[in-house]
Amino acid sequence: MAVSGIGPYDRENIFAKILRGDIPCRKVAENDVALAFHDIAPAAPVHVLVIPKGAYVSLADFSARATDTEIAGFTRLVGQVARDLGLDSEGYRVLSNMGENAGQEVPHFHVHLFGGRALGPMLA
Ligand code: IU
Repeated sequence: MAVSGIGPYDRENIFAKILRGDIPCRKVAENDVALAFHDIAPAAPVHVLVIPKGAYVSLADFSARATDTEIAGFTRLVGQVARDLGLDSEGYRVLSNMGENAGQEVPHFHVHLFGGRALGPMLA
């Protein structure tokens, strides 16, 4: 699915290369449908990215085309990572940039999981 400012799925995007094993990542966890790894430029003490293993450009694309099994497994991995990293008691933030207005940089759907400190108010 084409997204404003992004275009159709690009199999050479950096997260596609991570999924293929062409580029390493600091893996946190994975299941059949999703992979979680540490962001290379953390914006909080905990900053993990969770990505589907399937080829989806954005949340809009994922929500429209992914199977219920993929959506369920993806969501479960986000919650599992937060639990496993001990974030449940203090709380955390999950965010996904979608398209041009949000400044999405990597054209493979991902959510950011931030935690480990008080995160302040949302800026947008
Ligand atoms: P965005 O929502 O598309 O703007 O977020 C992309 C994130 O991917 C951003 O936080 C980068 O630091 C992160 N990232 C990464 O973890 N590893 C990489 O090789 C690249 C970007 I390029």
